[in-house]
Amino acid sequence: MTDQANPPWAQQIAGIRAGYEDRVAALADEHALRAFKAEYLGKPGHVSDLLKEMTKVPPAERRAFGSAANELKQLIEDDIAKRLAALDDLRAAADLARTVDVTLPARPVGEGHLHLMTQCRLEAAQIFAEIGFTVADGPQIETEWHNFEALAIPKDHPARDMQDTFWISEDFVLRTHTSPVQVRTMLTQKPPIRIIAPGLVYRRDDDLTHSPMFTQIEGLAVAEGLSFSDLKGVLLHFVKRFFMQDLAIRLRPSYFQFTEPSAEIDMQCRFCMGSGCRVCKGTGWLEIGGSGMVDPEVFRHVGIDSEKYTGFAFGMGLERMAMLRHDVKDIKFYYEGDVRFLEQF
Ligand code: 2NL
Repeated sequence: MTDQANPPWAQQIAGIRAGYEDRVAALADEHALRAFKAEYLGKPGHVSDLLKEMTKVPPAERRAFGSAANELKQLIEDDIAKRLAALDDLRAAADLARTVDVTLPARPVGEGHLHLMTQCRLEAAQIFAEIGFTVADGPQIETEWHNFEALAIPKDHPARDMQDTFWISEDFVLRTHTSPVQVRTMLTQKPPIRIIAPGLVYRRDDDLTHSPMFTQIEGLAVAEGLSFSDLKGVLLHFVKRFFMQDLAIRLRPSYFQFTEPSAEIDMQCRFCMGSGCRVCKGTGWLEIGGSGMVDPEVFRHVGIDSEKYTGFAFGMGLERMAMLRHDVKDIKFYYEGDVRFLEQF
């Protein structure tokens, strides 16, 4: 006698299903789940084996058998898929927990800063701004006229020599000073003029205290009634502020083509305060640049009336100033890019 409500094939299907449900809960990884799925749905497999039994099922029940078997197959497929997806979610959550711990302190970022020469250049500009100077700029490749001719440096002057100047062509040079910036300013602006021109300049020089490229800071003032004492006052203000010390300066007679009279700028030695030491070679003074009253010949070249106006100008090497302020022993350090040097400032 067969139980109409629960034929043998139905008991078999229920048995396969119970066996599946019994064991599937224990499977904890993707590999085991896939193998388990194959055990049931693969060929051979429990479900395909079951379908082979079709011939033993009475014809009237085959339809019901078929749909019950398919239902089991679908149930296993869906269940495995659901479990695989759950495993995936678990793994993603674990990955997230492992790689992003928002409570960890941030990795320190090495903070950069301006190069010492840039700091000095900006500071110098600031100091001169306090007494009314603005910054002027110009090209580093200059015409022979702006670099030499307008400054009354004649064709046969040693400063033009191949030994000192990087010539680009017959007419162009790498500027040997920032004076051409001031020449350009005088050509385009009417007095009163008060500018500084900081920037890179180039000379064929290379030793402990000379670099083929260095930073010059020049200043120029043109107005009615300017005198040598105005020049000295401006330079004294700058030296005191730049070195943050109450230092004296002196102007020592010298010669430049573009100034008359001309003077070397000396500052009181900041290491011995003037009593004489190794740095100042016993003199008590350190030379920091040159200066003078603008030569009328320069005014003539740029079309300024030298009967009406006078002017003073000065030039200093910024690397040397920074060497004196920060005890830098070799001018090369500024351009080697060694962070052990750069980080000190
Ligand atoms: C130095 C000397 C100096 C000037 C630069 C200048 C510029 C114009 C007219 C007149 Cl447009 N003079 N500049 C004057 C005297 C000295 O530099 O030892 N520099 C490092």
